[in-house]
Amino acid sequence: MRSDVPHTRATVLIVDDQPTNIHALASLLKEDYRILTATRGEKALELAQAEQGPDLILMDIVMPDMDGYEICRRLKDNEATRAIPVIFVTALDHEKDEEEGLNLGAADYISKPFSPAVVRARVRNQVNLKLKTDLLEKISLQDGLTEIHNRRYFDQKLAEEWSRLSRNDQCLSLLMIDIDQFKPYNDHYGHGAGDDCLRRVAQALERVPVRAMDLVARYGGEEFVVLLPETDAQGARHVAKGMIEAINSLGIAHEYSDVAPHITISAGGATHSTQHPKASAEDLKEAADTALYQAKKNGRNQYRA
Ligand code: GH3
Ligand code: MG
Ligand code: MG
Ligand code: MG
Repeated sequence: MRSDVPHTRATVLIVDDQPTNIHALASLLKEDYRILTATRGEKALELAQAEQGPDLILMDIVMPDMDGYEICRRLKDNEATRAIPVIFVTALDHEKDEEEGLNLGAADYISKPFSPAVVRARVRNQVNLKLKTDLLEKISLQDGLTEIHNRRYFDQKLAEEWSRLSRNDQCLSLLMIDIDQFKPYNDHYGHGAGDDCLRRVAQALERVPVRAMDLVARYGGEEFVVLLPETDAQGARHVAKGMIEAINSLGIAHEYSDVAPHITISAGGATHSTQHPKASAEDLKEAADTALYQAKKNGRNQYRA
């Protein structure tokens, strides 16, 4: 997936209104983690949502403008930050404070004065758990064979884009793509070669769209789907033609195709716009599928919309 980031150190965000407290925790952890700091709630919330955001937050409770409980509540209310584990580190040591923190969804609670070794161990455990959860989430949204996004991820994104549309007057395009005469390819070259072909086609398709918000996913079998937010029919045609051209250029030999001596794809597209609205995301998909059928019927290796 294009969203892959190279392996980097995990990031810990330390939130405390007292710079000396931040310093004490940072000096414990800075050898093993990338450290971000915030002395105010607004800043903490902003850093938590940033591109290279934290894998863990160490949070003070008593702070002047927004207390740690409130920051935690807001983090847990926001889809983008919900999964970041929070450990409260605080001088409040009543059982009910600890209970309140944990009930807000905090992963752990450390009372001051703390043991440096225990802080390090608790941080390590929570960071490891977070990295494992991230990996599982990534795998659940990825296609195992081609390593591009899977249908589950696509369906999520389509639903998100569709609900965004009802608020804005924007268009949304969708492409359905199917490898031509892939059954004879499998039958003659074998299933292993078929799998290799699927991987190469998927990777080539994923390289075509230029914008980060465009999404290419394996829909199932030898079918792919492309989601093009804020793209009109002309833009969709441009991407589809680019994909057809990219697969022709791969030149994967296919002696048993009557379309070309190499692997080709057919593509069908549909666009939702204010001038030509679709009733639902399902309708948009069906229209693209109907167009794909036309592309197949009309000789394959082409685009229809
Ligand atoms: P058309 O041009 O009309 O699309 O014909 P086609 O032969 O591509 O279509 P058909 O639906 O008859 O065949 C699809 C083939 O895709 C059959 C199936 O064996 C193969 N296939 C589906 N998923 C996989 C996979 O994961 N690996 C391999 N190797 N083959 C797959
Ligand atoms: Mg404080
Ligand atoms: Mg098919
Ligand atoms: Mg096919």
